[in-house]
Amino acid sequence: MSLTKVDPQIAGIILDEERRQCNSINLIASENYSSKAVLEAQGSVLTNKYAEGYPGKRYYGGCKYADQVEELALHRAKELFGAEYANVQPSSGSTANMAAYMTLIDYGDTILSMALDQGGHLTHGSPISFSGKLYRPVFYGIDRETGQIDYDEVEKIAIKNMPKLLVVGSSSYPRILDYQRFRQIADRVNARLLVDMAHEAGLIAARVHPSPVPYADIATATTHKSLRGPRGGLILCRATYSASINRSVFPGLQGGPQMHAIAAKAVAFHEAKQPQFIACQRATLENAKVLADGLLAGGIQLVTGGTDNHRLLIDLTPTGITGKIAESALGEVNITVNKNAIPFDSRPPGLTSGIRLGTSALTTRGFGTEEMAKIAHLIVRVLSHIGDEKVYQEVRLEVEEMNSRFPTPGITQ
Ligand code: DSN
Repeated sequence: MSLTKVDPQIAGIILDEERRQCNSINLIASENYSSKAVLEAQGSVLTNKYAEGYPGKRYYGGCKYADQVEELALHRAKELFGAEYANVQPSSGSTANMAAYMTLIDYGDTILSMALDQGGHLTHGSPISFSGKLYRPVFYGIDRETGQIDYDEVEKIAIKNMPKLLVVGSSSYPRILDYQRFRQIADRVNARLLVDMAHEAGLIAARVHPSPVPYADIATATTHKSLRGPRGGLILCRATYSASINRSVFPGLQGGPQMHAIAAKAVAFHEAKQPQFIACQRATLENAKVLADGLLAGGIQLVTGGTDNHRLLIDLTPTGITGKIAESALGEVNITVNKNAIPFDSRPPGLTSGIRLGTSALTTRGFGTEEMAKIAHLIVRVLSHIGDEKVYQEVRLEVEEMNSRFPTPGITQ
C-alpha cells in the first residue's frame, strides 16, 4: 500500500519538503539533489537485508545480491577516484573518519588538524566530539591577514607537537588545499595523513579539483555533498590498510551495512563518470566565481577575498548584522543559507559573523552564471534592507521566477 494511504501525515510532510526544495534557492554548501535513480535505489527492498561482513564473507545467508551490489559499488568507487582500496559501508562522514582514526592511530595519540572555528570539522578534534575526547588534538588555523592556510606555520606546529596523524579537510575554507604540501609536512614528522574530502568529492571525481588520493594514507568523504549521491560515507585508502579499515568499520563501529544506501552510492558513482556530471562540476566552480564577483561588486566582504572551489564565506562584520540575522532574512525570501563562524569570530556559534554559501545544489538544477549574478544582487539587496518587507517581496518574486525555470532533479525531473 502506498505511503499516502498508510501514513498520510508523513506523506504530507514529505510533499511539503519537496515543495520547499523546489521553491528555494539552495545555497547550503553541503547539500545537493540526488537523481531519481539514486532515490529509487535508496528506497529499494535492499533495506530489508542484513549483510554483516563483506562480499563473500557475510554472517547471514541470502547475500548473493547484496554481494553483487557492494562489489559494484567498491569497483566503481575505486575507479572513480583512482584509489587502491575502498570501503562503502560507513553510514556517515563521521563514522568514516572514526574508522580512519581507529586504523591509523591509537587512543590518546596526538592529531593535528584545522581548528573548527577556523574552518575545520567537529570530527577533526573538537572537544565535544569523539575525536577530541579519544585523541589529543592540536590545531592549525589560517593566517589572519590572508585568510589562507600558512603551510610553513602548519609545519612549525607539526614539528613542535609531533602528531601521529595530520588531518586535512574543511567545511568552510574556500580555497584549494595543497595536499602535496600536507604530505610533505606529515612525512617531515613521520605522521600519517588523513584527508577528509567530503565537500570536494564531486569536484575531485570530475577531476576539476586536485585529488588527495595520491597523497593521503586514507581519504574519507560523504556521498551526498558535491558528489550528489545518497546520504552516507565513503573511505578510500592504500591497499595496505584494507584489512584494518574493514575491521574498523565492521565490526569496529557498525553492524549491518545499509545495503540500500550502498546501492544508491553505486548509482551515484556511475552517474559521476558521465559527461553531464563532469560538466556540472565545472559549472559549479564557474558559478561560485560569478557569485563571489557579484557579492564583492555589491560591497560584500568575503573571507580570503574569493573562492577556488564551490564555497564562499561571507564576512558580515562590516554590515553589523550577525550570521543568524542574515540566515533568517534570506530565509524570508526563500534563499537558504547557513550561518557560519568566520575565522577569529568574536560572536558565539549560535550567532556568528558569517554565512557560508555553496553552488553545488543550484548548479545541479541547471542554474548558470546569469542566475548567479542575479542571486548575488538579490543577496546584497536583502542584506542591505534587513526587515524591509517591500524589498523582501520584490526579491521573493525574482526567486520564484528563477525557481520556476529550473526543475529539481529527483522531484520534478
Ligand atoms: N554538516 C556538514 C557541512 O555542512 O559542511 C559537515 O559535516
